[in-house]
Amino acid sequence: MTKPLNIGMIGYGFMGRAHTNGYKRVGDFFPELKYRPVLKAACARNKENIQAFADQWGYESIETDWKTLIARDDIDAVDICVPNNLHKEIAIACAEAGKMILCEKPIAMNTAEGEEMCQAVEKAGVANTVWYNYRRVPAVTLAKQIIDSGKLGKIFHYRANFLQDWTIAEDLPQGGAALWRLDADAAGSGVTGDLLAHCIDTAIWLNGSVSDVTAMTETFIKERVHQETGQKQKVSIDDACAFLCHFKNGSLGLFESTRYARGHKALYTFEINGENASLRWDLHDLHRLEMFDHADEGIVRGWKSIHVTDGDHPYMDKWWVPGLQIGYEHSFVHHVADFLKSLESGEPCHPTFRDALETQKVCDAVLASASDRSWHSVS
Ligand code: SOE
Repeated sequence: MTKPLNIGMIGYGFMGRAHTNGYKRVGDFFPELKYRPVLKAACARNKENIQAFADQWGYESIETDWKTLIARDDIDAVDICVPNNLHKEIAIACAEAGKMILCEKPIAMNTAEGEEMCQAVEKAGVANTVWYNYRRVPAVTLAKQIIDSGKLGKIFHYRANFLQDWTIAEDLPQGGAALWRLDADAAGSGVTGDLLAHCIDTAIWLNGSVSDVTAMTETFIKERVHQETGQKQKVSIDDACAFLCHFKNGSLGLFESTRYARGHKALYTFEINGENASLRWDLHDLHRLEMFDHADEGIVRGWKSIHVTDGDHPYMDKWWVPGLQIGYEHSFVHHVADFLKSLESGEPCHPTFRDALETQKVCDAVLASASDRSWHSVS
């Protein structure tokens, strides 16, 4: 007997679609799960837009006020898919109403807000998770398994990049629908919270906590027209950020992100180097994990590319037959599956709010370091 889990979705942008696709597909590919998401209600201020979204994706009803959505008895879990400046208020209200929460990354505008959100969900005892989806790309999950097995030995280096090029045009406005990521009041920060946060989440998951950082940021275009006011306003987000760090395990980290790397659309890559072996991964080739194993026999030793599609690879027994790939959207299906599994087991679904707060703390330390040009410990 399956049990319905009624979802209330707040927001309908790119992430609203990615998450909804996860809810829709999960039961087909993870039929053993007890809970089945039901697309109960979608919510946004613009009635016409949210109705169109609900009709297209199959939500049963709409709301135009998130407070009304949260007050509904027929909503079990709320998906927060709105700009970052709204996460805190909605999440705390959800926790107080006893709703489970699946919150889009980054958890909040800053550490102080994130801490309040953690305290609220922990006090209420509601299930919670933050959508750092790249952990659940099978090749990335496989990297985690290999690292946890100890095969890499002592870790020396971790490096990651997240490169895009979509904000180079000077006449691109900031703020408002689809462009709130360029408005610091809505996003909190630029590439640090939006892109590096992914790299940091994966890094902490694979390589453990970060102890301190030194960073630089740059805002290449200083003023842009704000979509909502029509006025030219100062741009306060970081367009690019690079930082160095120490991990608590003694390894060194090197991270870079920008929206000004002409030619790169969403190039997320990471590499980890241990005394015995190294791994590297690239979002543009997301089903492959590259590995160099120094224990291989000398004459055939070299980088190998593991095509992560076999039934014994993470999540892959759920999909097609060996050799056939899956993609970006499946990482969200996996996240939903793991969330539903966690409801059965009573175990947390990582990253929890508390896990995501650790990433937020690194982001805040990075921004503080860029601002005063000194090393900052991650408190
Ligand atoms: C920004 O362009 C963005 O959509 C991020 O917000 C997502 O988190 C990232 O996965 C892809 O890029």
